[in-house]
Amino acid sequence: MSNVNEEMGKAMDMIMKVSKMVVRGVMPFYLLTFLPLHAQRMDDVAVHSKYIQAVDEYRPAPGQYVNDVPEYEVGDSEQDMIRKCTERLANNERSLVALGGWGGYITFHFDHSIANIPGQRDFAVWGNAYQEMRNLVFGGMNEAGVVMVSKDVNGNGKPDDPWYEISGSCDVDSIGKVTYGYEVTYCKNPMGDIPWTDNQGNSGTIDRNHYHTQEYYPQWLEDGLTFKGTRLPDNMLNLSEKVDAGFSPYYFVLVGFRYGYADNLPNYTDNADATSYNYEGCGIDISWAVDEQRQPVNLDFIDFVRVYTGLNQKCPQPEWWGETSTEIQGAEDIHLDASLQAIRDAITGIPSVVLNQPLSVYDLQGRKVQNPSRGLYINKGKKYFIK
Ligand SMILES: [Ca+2]
Ligand SMILES: [Ca+2]
Ligand SMILES: [Ca+2]
Repeated sequence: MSNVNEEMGKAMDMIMKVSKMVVRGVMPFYLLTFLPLHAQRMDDVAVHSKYIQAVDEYRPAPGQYVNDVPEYEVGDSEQDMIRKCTERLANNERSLVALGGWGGYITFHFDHSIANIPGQRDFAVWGNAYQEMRNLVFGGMNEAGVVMVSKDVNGNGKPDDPWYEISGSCDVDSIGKVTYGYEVTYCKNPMGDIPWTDNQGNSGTIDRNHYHTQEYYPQWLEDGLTFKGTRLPDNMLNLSEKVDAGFSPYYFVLVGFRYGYADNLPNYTDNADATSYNYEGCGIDISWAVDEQRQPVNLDFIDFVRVYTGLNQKCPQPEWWGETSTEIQGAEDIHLDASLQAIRDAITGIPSVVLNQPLSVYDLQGRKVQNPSRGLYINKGKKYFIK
């Protein structure tokens, strides 16, 4: 029968096999590994955060909030702008970052891998979507961002691994109206409307308005930015005739999609209750990830999340709304404890099981134990971690 030291030795072997698993943060990886499981659990809760740790990439498309949210200052490099995004989003800071028109994106990570817990949404992305005031449609200020996920397969802590898109509700609700393999290229036009062309033979402009007087093309990026991805179906409705002209001469709304996007549905289920987080509407299930052929992929963990603006449309009244632009306010692991437990399980190769029935198992010294409490045991020749 194994003893605890042998168990730890085997665990170390497993670590080499799963070295792809990234556990970032203040606790060194080796320390996390050698701590007794109970102590790890205590430390994990104290050390790890469910919120974004840092932003890795920020390449917005042109837009009325670009160079302003966050602010570009003369001489800023791409790294400076990424740092400004981190300052706005990490640790639940909850300031906004704007992604500009279609295709503009941001990439961020947490201080641990997020586990794909079966049957559950795994992380939530917070934006600034809201229900329109007159309750005429579902949603109303929906600027859906497409969400992508990636696992740090090469273990270098950088988002240079395969990416998978989250298949949101448009894939089932709007069949034939979603454009896959879409591309848009934007060109500089200093202090003017920003021209774009797409790979479907269309062209247009991101128009200036008098509310936002700064340059709309991301100042720190090269001319001729090209973005690739999925274009969601236009969702803007003109409901101007449905409202009193004294209230507003225009009333355009952006109808919400059911699930699977960022900045799509409100952060709260009850606007009067700041604790009513909308994990259902803003939550993402890693099991929704698909490959380039839109076939489901089976991911046990993800290390990076990317969000890009999924709509290419603008309001015909630019003083009401301009281009549709996804905004991000933060993100969180919906089940921090479960993610940390899944990481430990993967490191040790020991699955966590919840045994509800009173039964007898063997401890690691081979002694029979009745009604085992939390810990490592042997049962029918298999190792079990009982939660
Ligand atoms: Ca899941
Ligand atoms: Ca990597
Ligand atoms: Ca928004």
